[in-house]
Amino acid sequence: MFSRFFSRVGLLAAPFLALVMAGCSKADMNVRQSTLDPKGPVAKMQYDVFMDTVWLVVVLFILVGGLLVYAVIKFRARPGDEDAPRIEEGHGNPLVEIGLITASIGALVIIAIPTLSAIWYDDDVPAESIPTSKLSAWYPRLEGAKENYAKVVEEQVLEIDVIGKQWWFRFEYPQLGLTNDAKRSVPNEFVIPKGKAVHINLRSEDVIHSFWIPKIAGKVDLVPGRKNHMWIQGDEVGHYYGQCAEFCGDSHAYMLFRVEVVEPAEFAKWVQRQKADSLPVVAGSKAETGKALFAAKTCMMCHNINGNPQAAGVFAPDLTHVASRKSLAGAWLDNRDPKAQLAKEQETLNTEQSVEIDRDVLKANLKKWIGSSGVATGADGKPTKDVKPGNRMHFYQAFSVSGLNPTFAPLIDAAENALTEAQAAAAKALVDAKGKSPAELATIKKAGDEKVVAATAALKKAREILTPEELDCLAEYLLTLK
Ligand code: HEC
Ligand SMILES: [Cu+2]
Repeated sequence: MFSRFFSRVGLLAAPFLALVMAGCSKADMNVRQSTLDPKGPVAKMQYDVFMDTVWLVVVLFILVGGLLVYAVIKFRARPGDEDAPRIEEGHGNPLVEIGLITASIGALVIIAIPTLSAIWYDDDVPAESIPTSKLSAWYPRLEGAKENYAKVVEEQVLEIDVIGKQWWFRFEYPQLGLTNDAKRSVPNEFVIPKGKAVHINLRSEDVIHSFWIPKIAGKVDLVPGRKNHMWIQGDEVGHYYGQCAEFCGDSHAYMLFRVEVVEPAEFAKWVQRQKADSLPVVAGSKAETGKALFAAKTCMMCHNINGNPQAAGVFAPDLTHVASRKSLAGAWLDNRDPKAQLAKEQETLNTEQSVEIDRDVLKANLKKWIGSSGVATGADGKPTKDVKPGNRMHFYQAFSVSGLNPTFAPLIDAAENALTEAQAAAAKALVDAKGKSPAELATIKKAGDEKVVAATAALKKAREILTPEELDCLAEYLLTLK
């Protein structure tokens, strides 16, 4: 009897129990992109709206579910009920109906109040410390509040332009002179001072993207030809993880970014570092060879490196400080030691705690990225796979970068044709030589085989746009860019 009851109730209860248990632990919430672990006022406000809704729904669930269970138990069929007279059918109860409609409207109003106030809040400076923000901007309580508003905001908030591109983000700080026009833009990882209100201008240079740092604020789209904006603020120092949240093409899932929230003094130092040029390379080093290759292999057409006058491209991520970033290629490749990072997160129960960059991991990532998409050969001797399918470095057609894009390199086509011809010629020579002596046949076969081997080697060379040595030198050069 008991087990029968338990198996029925258990069937219903198990999923609920699992849900409750899965949701309970605070540590479980602390994954890298958790909206349930807000670390700034904007995310906190949005989290509060979510929780308001959750609690209201829990109350409704208990009320409705409770009534249902009560009715099921109270009015269940009992032995002998078969002979009881049918209960007379009713035609609704106006009191119950009006009551339920009113209660539903009430529930919607209860949700609407925090929702609307959160929308109002999100549209303005999050820092309560700015006196002219919020309602005071609209009501002239402070002297000249309405006129001063724009000025005070400009002085007290940090302005950042975010530009979305397939498939990476570029950040610019117009107030601080860190812009793409000044060749000082910041790709993929940006930095903000703790506790400061940040006004983000969202722009796209191609398709629609979406800007989302779950622990700092909800997402807002970057739409071509439209000026969207949002406010963010980070209240706890740490390394945060962001993501493009709108499908934007092949490598959308690899379009990530990071934000570092630091103490204000640290931020000032970071800005100074961003303005500094790269250091000269040591004469006779691999890095020096790499620097020459950076020009020879067309890298300088797309990338800017301050301190290397040849590298002045504005199309691609600025590489002046590439070795100082914890991630690479739209934050898809992580430049830290994964084991050490995991240990740190588990030890502190905090994903924002970060270990430093690991030079070996960074170097391996640089080689992996630069040599990807078939421009180098892997350990197996075959052309390498795509790290980011369709990425605009290895596949940009408009530039027809002969040094990097194998698909458009006529050299490879020619080498492939030469190999096919050599194979055909060797086969034909054998057919033509039918009836000759075995010694003569062997000589003809040997000559044909040699041509095929040479053509195969030539094709391998043509496909290998970057040799392992060249990759190594390029990586060594980029490692000096801190
Ligand atoms: C056709 C333009 C183009 C050329 C030529 C080019 N790149 Fe890139 N590069 C890009 C773009 C675009 C990205 C960003 C790709 C992404 O993340 O989706 C990029 C990303 C990178 C990154 C990662 C930057 C970061 O901060 O994450 C490195 C390193 C890099 N390129 C090095 C090179 C080297 C070395 C060469 C020459 C062998 C080169 N690039 C040639 C366009 C180019
Ligand atoms: Cu995107």
